[in-house]
Amino acid sequence: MMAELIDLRSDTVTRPTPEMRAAMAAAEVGDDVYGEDPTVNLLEKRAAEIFGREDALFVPTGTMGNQVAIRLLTKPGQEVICESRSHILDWEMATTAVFSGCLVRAVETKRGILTWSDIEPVIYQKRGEFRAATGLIEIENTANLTGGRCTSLAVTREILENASERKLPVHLDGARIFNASTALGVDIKTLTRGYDTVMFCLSKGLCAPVGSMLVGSAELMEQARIYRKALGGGMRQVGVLAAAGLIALEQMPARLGEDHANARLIAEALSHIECVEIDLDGVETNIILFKVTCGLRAEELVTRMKARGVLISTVGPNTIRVVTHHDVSRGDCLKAIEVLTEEVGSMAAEVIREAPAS
Ligand code: TLP
Repeated sequence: MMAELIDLRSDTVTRPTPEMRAAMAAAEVGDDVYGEDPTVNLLEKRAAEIFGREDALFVPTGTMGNQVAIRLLTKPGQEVICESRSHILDWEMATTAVFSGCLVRAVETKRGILTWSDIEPVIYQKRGEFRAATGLIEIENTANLTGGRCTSLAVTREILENASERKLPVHLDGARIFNASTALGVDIKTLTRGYDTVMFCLSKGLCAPVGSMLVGSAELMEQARIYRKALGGGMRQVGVLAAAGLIALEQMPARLGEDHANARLIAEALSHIECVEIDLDGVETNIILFKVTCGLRAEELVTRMKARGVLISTVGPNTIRVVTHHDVSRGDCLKAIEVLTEEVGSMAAEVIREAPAS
């Protein structure tokens, strides 16, 4: 029998812990569309407390949380400023255009992290001319598709203070904000203070099977409930999921440092492999991006790794993403390093053998 797969494609693959399953089985439930699910109500209360906000809303996915927030904070015909590799742009099915009627204004940055000096030149606030007005700024922390990098507290503060002067709302896609908080050593309340809305995921590194949260003012969350319903996200006896979410929220952030240490282990090993290009400074949390060079194809490496029981994924023709999480141990990571080293080595040897003699 083949050993269990080592799944490094994403932290979304984490399964609920035994404690979560027990809590799910025992959860008190009610109809959440009537606001009567006590476990959901408790989860929302705790999320609001932890983020220092008036209220919170349990949503089925991070995508729905982001899109409800964009709808809340914009008017049709406006622009949403974000980094050019943002999840809302590349991975959310153009929902910003469909549901909010807004255009995404993507800003390219060198490191994948927006700063105020990147944002300011693309803001447009005049009326009655050709260009659409800026309605919202969106920040992703950590930035997934640029390798899990963090937006520091100083950069955050500068953006929020300037945006507030311009009366522009700011939404945080904080799918992995607990990873950022761990890596930066800044508590969640401090790191997220001042955003109009924050979305964070329970279902990624925090191991809940399903669910994300939107947090903000009571007024915004009241309207958010209506938009969630409009998108088909009004759930009923969903306390069974909120019970796992509560454990995710209260207990799982404390262990994220382990995932970061494992990512560092893999990244450092990769930096010694020929035909691999990696920016070690860019590996700040649990996501590793690296390029294969020497004419190797990322897709081919993924296929070979899969045949050896290690799952990784491509995010470009030469770029691979590896994500560490609760369900891969340090031993699994060492095994993955061994297989990666062997497979890149044998692919490189084949490329050299097949190259025409000069
Ligand atoms: N990210 C997934 C994929 O969709 C790419 C992953 O495997 O990393 N914001 C960020 C920054 C995300 O990384 C994700 C999911 C979401 C939002 C959306 O969350 P879900 O999948 O719950 O809709």
